[in-house]
Amino acid sequence: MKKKREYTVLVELLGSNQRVANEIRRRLTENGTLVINFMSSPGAGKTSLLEIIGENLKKNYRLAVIEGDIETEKDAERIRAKGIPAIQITTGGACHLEAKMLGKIFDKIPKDLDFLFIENIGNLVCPANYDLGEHIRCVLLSAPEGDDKPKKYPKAFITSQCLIITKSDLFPYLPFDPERAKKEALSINPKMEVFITSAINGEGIDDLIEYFKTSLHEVRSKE
Ligand SMILES: Nc1nc2c(ncn2[C@@H]2O[C@H](COP(=O)(O)OP(=O)(O)OP(=O)(O)O)[C@@H](O)[C@H]2O)c(=O)[nH]1
Ligand SMILES: [Mg+2]
Repeated sequence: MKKKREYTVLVELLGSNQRVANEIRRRLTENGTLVINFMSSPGAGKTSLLEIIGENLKKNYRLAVIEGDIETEKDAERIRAKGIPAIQITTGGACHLEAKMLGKIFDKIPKDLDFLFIENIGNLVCPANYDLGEHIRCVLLSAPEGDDKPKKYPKAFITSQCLIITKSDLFPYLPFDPERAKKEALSINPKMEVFITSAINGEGIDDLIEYFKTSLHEVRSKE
């Protein structure tokens, strides 16, 4: 009996998150903004990648970053130091962002953005359960984490449109096989676009930026 009640509550909670997420996506699509949600384990390189992508995109595009953290504004400060607006969401303990958290800061999101990036809380499990109204969900897998993670943490990979294998500059020093990681990830979600990047030597960054630009045009052409 107890189990059934918890299940019902969960369905209602997720249902409500979905409604808010759909409304966020609808409004931002209307504004012509592409929303990209970055998910990964702590330290996989989300902020480092956003710093590099942001510096490049800001030359010709309008963008902002929503920074999700359990505590501190450290990542938001890193993004702002690159001259990119960052809106902080501090969850005070929750291990993921939810659509209603974005709903609360929605008025702070500029209406004229091309790109809105969301850095989710560092966690490969919980964030996968919450649609935030994004158009593209990217899961990052860093070389030091190991190439066996896609099947161990499948939901993050199953629900993503894009896989970014990060820290490729470390491949020579680690027992990490990028081909194996890619194959395993694609075996559970063959539709993912896959990128291999390094924030140290810049590998793969241009291809990733092109993918985001193409996706922006696609979202706008559907409007
Ligand atoms: N070698 C190498 N180190 C990297 C790369 N990208 C990030 N790092 C390092 O990895 C560490 C974590 O990077 P962050 O960008 O802070 O990772 P994050 O995913 O934002 O971390 P959280 O927000 O705490 O979850 C830092 O010491 C970075 O300098 C990379 O491509 N290669
Ligand atoms: Mg970060």
